[in-house]
Amino acid sequence: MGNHHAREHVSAEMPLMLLQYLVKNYGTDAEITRLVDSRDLYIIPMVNPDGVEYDISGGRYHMQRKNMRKNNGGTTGVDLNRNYGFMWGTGGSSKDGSSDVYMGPKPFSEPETAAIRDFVDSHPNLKVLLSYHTYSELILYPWGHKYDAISDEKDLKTFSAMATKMAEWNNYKPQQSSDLYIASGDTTDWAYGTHKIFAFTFELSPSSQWGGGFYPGQ
Ligand code: 7B0
Ligand code: ZN
Repeated sequence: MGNHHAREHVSAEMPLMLLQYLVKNYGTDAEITRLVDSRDLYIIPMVNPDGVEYDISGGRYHMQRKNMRKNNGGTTGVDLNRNYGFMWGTGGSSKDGSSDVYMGPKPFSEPETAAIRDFVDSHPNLKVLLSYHTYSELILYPWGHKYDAISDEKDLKTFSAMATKMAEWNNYKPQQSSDLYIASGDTTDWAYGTHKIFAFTFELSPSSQWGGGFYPGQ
């Protein structure tokens, strides 16, 4: 999944590039052909299209993070990555509609997060979930809502091994999500917390503001 957050444009490019890569190599590359033939893959490149439309409207960027919900009280937008219904509202989110981390009036109040919930709930064969964000070049695994490590030792070993392996491939930094900061109601805590899916948040390139931040160019 990409583009939970509107201004994080690179996070939609990555899932689209993955799709392109699979289609390009299917039938010629034996490993890709085997994987595509033997796995179900779902790609949702843009979870927050209304926010993205606004972010690029008028020929300039608007630094939009949230969706375009008209909140009670005249503010705009719910942070979709604070609106998932697992440990919702328990820290690192806000009840204030003007905040960039506004959690919404209730869990899954937004059509975007409700759609992801319904999709995941109705596909019980899902084992792994990647939620792309930008930026910082990190690979994050649960928990994000608390500092405690996952209590299931086998799962923790699996998360850590997967994050370390992926980090070898792209030189990102693997870490528990809360070591970045505490946030509740995000996609990956919900996916693991309710479905035991191995769910990772990627903070894609660039590594810092000096590389262009949310708007690094093509
Ligand atoms: C977010 O900069 C942060 C996980 C920390 N536990 C994920 C994400 O929703 O805050 N970071 S971001 O907004 N893309
Ligand atoms: Zn984000």
